[in-house]
Amino acid sequence: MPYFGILSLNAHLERTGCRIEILIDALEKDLIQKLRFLSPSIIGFSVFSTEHSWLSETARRIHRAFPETPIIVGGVHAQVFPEEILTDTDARLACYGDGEAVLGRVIDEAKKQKPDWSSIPGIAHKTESGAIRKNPQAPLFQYREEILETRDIYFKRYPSLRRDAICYFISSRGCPFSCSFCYNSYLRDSIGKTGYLRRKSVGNFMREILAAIGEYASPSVFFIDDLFTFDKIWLKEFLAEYKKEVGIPFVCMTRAKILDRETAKILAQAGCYSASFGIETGNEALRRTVLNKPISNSEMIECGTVLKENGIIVRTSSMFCLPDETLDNALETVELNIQCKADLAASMLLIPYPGTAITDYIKKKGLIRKDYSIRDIPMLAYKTSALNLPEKRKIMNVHFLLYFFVRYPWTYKTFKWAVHLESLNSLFYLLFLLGYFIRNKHENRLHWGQVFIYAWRKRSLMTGGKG
Ligand code: B12
Ligand code: SF4
Repeated sequence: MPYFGILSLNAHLERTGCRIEILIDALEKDLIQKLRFLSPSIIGFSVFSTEHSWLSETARRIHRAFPETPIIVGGVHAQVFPEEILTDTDARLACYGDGEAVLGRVIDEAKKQKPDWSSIPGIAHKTESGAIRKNPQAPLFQYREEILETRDIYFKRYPSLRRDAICYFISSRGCPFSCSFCYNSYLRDSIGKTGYLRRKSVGNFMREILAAIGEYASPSVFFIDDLFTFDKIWLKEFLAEYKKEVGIPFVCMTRAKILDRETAKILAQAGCYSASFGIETGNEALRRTVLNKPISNSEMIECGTVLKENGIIVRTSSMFCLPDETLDNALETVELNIQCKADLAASMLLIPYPGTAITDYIKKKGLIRKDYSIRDIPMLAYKTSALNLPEKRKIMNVHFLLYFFVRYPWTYKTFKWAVHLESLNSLFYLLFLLGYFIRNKHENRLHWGQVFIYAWRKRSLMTGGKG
């Protein structure tokens, strides 16, 4: 999947005459050798917080090989943790907001004999003495009609990416809601209270899709926006165009309470074959208070029902090992998924991200180590939980078995007792992996060969490695 931040930065910088080249570590035999060949004036990283350890390790290798070349880190991880990045890694700069107005200036400055990083808004930097300074904020990025995000930067170097079975697009940045476990409210507060929720125009987004779609062999489309259905007026206009000009079946993400009958109908008419919404937990009180998601169970069931009525596959996401969660609460989550008639029930263990409201709550209640930090964030949200909960291993069993319990409710009735068998944790994890790949096969319309390749690529990650 392309990194959308990179696509946008590339589209902006192309206009200024700067040249960017992309390297994907996992697809390179010798990253350092490739960098030697390219001889860049500045090296950038685009990262999620799950990649923190990879970032420190890779930045160290690069810094050793190119001690004079400045390293800058961007992506959501830098938006949230610029200071930690500069403390823990060999990066000299971190872009702690949108990068469009920042990267060009950084590249120009890097060309100078003695760059003055303090003059560039939107970055945090390490001074000669090792102190960390955060410059004033850069302006919040707004989409521009004339700028078209293309995937050439990826395809030029890695033509095999054209064979990917799924073509991902993103039309917006942000989300209007403030769930306690998510970074949206944090980002809204830190990078821009007004204008944070932004969307490409229908015309611009359609041009982007039409330019990209012909490059892929036989794709299905995935709109990966946090909340694709947040604006009904935009959606109606877009879906009408999409149906007329593209018509390829697609998947998207929605939310109970904002998905009404009419929206489900226009989604289905335009080719939406699967839609996902977050149930999170079957316990209404936990959902409202701890997760700050004021949606009732009956509204969740209504969401599943209207999707089903329109022939759309119901894909739900749930979270386990929440603060205050009991085994009974976890079983309520299974039951609510069944009541929502979920075809594909996905689940994760809560990863408390530092800076989110839920992590403050968890810390206040003493449910996690006092010194818990970003360095403890695992690559994978399926296998381990950092929370101390009395019934943790049983709750994890519910998470491991959720897919099959929901897909075949008779298994829940018959084998519910098995969640008490803590010693079978590892065996149930294998069942979870099986469910995970079956779910992906259905959701992304893959054939078994593609599922096998996907599983092979993810093998080390799924067994607890770094991926
Ligand atoms: C699409 C998406 C995904 C896609 C990833 C697609 C991709 N290849 O990028 C998928 C589905 C794979 C995914 C997975 C996960 N995601 Co996600 N995802 C998103 C989402 C919805 C949009 C991200 C995006 O593309 N934004 C639009 C682009 C344009 O913005 P951007 O990347 O921030 O880039 C801008 C700046 O950061 C900067 N920039 C970016 N790169 C660089 C580089 C340089 C050098 C510079 C100078 C600047 C710069 O400039 C860009 C343009 O302004 C965000 C929600 C959000 N609000 O951001 C969550 C989000 C990023 N995801 C999140 C999480 C938690 C995850 C998972 C860990 C979920 C899980 N538990 O498994 C995984 C981890 C993936 C991993 N690699 O480790 C969290 C991030 C938490 C964190 N601190 O890292 C977010 C914020 C959502 C949330 N719930 O809070 N995700
Ligand atoms: S609805 Fe989704 S994207 Fe929006 S705040 Fe909640 S979890 Fe985050």
